[in-house]
Formats: sequence, structure tokens, C-alpha cells
Amino acid sequence: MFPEWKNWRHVVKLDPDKPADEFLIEEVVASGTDAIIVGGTQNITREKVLKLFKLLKPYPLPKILEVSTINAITFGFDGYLIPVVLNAGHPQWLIGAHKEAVKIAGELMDWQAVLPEGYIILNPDCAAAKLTNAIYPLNQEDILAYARCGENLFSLPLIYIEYSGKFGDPELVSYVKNGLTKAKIVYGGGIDNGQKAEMMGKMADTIVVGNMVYTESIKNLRDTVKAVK
Ligand code: 1GP
Repeated sequence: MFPEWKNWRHVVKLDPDKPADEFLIEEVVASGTDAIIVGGTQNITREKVLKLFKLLKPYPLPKILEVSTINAITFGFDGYLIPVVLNAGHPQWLIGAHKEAVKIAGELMDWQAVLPEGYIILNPDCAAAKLTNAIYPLNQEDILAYARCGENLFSLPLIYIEYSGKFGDPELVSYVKNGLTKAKIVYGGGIDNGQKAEMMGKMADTIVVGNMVYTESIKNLRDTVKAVK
């Protein structure tokens, strides 16, 4: 069963392709974050996912795998997030890769442990935008329309506004959130201090912090949690 996630305010996303040791994991857990997502776009292998999973295993907080390639699916996580890229330039990232994965593993899937997420990738320079050939330019009406399609046509429970590597526009996040009725808004991108966390935390239901834990900004991690709780 996917853990109860709707009240998560703060999540840390750890990239299996980046170096992590027990000290880093301890610091992440001690920050008070609500959950840990393991996910990344580049060079993701099962070995790297497994290594991170082993480091996380001793801790009770929810451990979620965001599946980016079927080759890296690892059992044992508390839940599995499946990205559906709403502004993908190729159907591969809307449904193609998903169909291939389900063709292989459909009989074995524990659907209760799966949560789909409607991604809107808004930083054209990030790796996920390049991989999915994300569609640009988009004005705010386009972005809200994607979000509403995700919410109402695909019944996606959450819309993930992804600025990976860049701090986005809080007004835009608020505009999209106000246009939705059911789906939760998750925001990720460029949060590296308490002030930015607070700003986006006012607009989104959940904020995701990623890269900052691999830089000296990790000293601000606890502030980013405090800012949204
Ligand atoms: C990446 O949204 C997350 O998928 C977090 O982004 O690494 O920029 O914090 P950052």
C-alpha cells in the first residue's frame, strides 16, 4: 500500500547517481522531512538504487522509489511513484515506457503501492526536459491546461511542477494550484534555503528538495523543513 502521502509538506529526493554515505542519510533523516524519494534521470542502475536503499533501510520514514527506468525497479520500497510527463514531446514519456514496463511486469505489479504523478517540466535546461523532449514555450494558461488535463482526464492525484535545478515562479505555482480542485501540487526545483522553501511552501502542498543535500547548502536543510511545517 502506498503510504499516506497527502499531508506530506516536505520531501527529500535522493539521486542514486550521486554519492551518499551514512552521514548524509543521517542528516537527511534528522532534518524532519516527511519522506524520501529515490529518483533521478541520468545513469540510474539497479545497483545504485539498491545501494541507496540499503543506507535508508534502518530508518522508519517512508521510502519511495520514483521509477525512471524499468531496469532499476527494486523491491522493498514503501511505494512507487510513476511519472507521466504531461508536456512530453514524445508519447514514450506519457504512456510508452509505462506500457513496456507493464507488459513485462503487469502480472506481478502491486498496484496498491503505485502512485502516478503528472509532471509538468518547466526548466528546459534540466536533464528530464531534454530526455522527454519537453514542449516549450508554455504560458501560464498552457501550464494550467496541462494540469487540468492531468487532474480531470487522467485522474492523476498529484501534479508535479518540476523546475529541477532552477528556482521557479511562486506566482505560477499558486495560479496552477488555484485552478485545480482535487489534485495536490508538488513543487521541486532550486530550493536551497528556508526562505525559498517558505515561499514555495505557501503555494504548493508539498515541496521537494534535491540537489541541495549534495552541496554545502545541506546546512540549510533543517531550515527548509521548519519553513513549511
Ligand atoms: C528534482 O524536483 C526535484 O526532481 C528537486 O529539484 O534538485 O533543484 O532541488 P532540485
